[in-house]
Amino acid sequence: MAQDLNANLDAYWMPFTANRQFKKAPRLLTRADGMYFTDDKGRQILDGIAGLWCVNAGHNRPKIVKAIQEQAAEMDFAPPFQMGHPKAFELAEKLVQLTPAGLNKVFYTNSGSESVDTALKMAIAYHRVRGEGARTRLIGRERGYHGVNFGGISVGGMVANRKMFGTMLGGVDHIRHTHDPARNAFSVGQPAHGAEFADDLEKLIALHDASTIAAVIVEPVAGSTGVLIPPQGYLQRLRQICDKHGILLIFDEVITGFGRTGNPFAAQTFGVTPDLMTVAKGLTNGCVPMGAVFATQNIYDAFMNGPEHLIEFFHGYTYSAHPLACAAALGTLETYADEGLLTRAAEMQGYFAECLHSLKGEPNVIDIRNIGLIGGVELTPLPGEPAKRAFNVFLDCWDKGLLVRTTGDTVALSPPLVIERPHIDRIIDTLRGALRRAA
Ligand code: PXG
Ligand code: PLP
Repeated sequence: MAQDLNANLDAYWMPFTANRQFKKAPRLLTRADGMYFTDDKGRQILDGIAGLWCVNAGHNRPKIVKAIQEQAAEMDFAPPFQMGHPKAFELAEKLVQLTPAGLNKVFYTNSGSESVDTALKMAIAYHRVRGEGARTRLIGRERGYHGVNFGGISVGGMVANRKMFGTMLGGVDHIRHTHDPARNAFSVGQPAHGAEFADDLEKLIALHDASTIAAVIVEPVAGSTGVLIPPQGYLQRLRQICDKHGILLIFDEVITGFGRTGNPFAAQTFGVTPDLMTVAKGLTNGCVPMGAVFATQNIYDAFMNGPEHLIEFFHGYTYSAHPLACAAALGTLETYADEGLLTRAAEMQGYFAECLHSLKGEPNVIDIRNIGLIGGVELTPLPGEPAKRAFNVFLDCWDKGLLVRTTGDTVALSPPLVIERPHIDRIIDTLRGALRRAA
């Protein structure tokens, strides 16, 4: 049923939004079910991006809805400091069944940004409790996105997210990103060239000395900066260099976690296990805010020293392990298991890749990238107006009933993992039309 927009749009300062443009022509979502949103005019909008890379099981899933409703009536809140509740432990036990072997401890947060800052603090503190307190430097990567808190933007590599906010954390350095269109444009899956970009880490070690470096953080697949797929052998090489120098490797799997690349985690898809792994989004199917950091037994054990009545790690959030979030996550994991969703992207990626790459040759398409159920279509910018062409494509798709994401001049796709072939066809057809109209 159509719903009128009566609300005044003035008071809400919207996040990562062109506020003035939006408020002149609002895009309001009012319901969601399966692969579709409904907007305030009653139109059906095909969800090409799983909400915001998070609604991996599709919208309005009965087991998740029921879990949240029941939990709200049973216990609304339980303090997470010096107290616990059964679902927090049950969820952790279930989660570590899914993670790569060795990552068997779970610390709860409320978002990807909080997970990242938690993991960075864990890394620095881990070295300190082991007597290597000089290891405080953090290494990120150009074009990395690690959320918006100060730790995350410091190791992150998105200029717009950094330049407004002063000097951020000290002692941070960056390796180069792996985007190399001259050699890798239109690669299907992992590009062949660029494993040697990992050697940048050796250069930074030569500059700073390994004894000053705590950790390296990368997204296995960079999502927010335009879908950058790791070149073959790249993540393996990063792992080797970290091992050689006693540096912790952190994978930020906020987007890639929970089935996006065809396995529960991208670490499994690429066969490289990090020491710390951050997740959020798909953990609760986006239904209640929640994030987590996975750590190895070795890292956890390093903290379990000193008098037993003392807190070992001075960190945590009021809403860590929130009962509603734990219930939502348990309902989500059950839904994923019932429907085989954590490996479904592996089944669908062939067809998805074929359709996506059929956009090669459409006007202004200069690269297409994919892995699992993630796709990126990069466009030539309009002269003097970066990001505008992709934004026009986004608006056109919205007009035609399809939700996509854009970052710079790349259109990103990351549909719910329950997607069927006809949805893929419709996404690609709509996008093709929009690309032609944007020429
Ligand atoms: N790390 C990674 C790798 C992410 O992709 C975060 C951390 C931060 O998570 P929170 O929950 O604090 O937002 C993210 C989030 C986009 C887009 O369309 C991507 C994200 C968030 C918003 C938009 O590119 N990723
Ligand atoms: N600011 C103040 C004044 C607080 O008391 C707290 C928590 O007690 C926080 C910030 C942190 O809030 P959260 O635990 O929800 O991250």
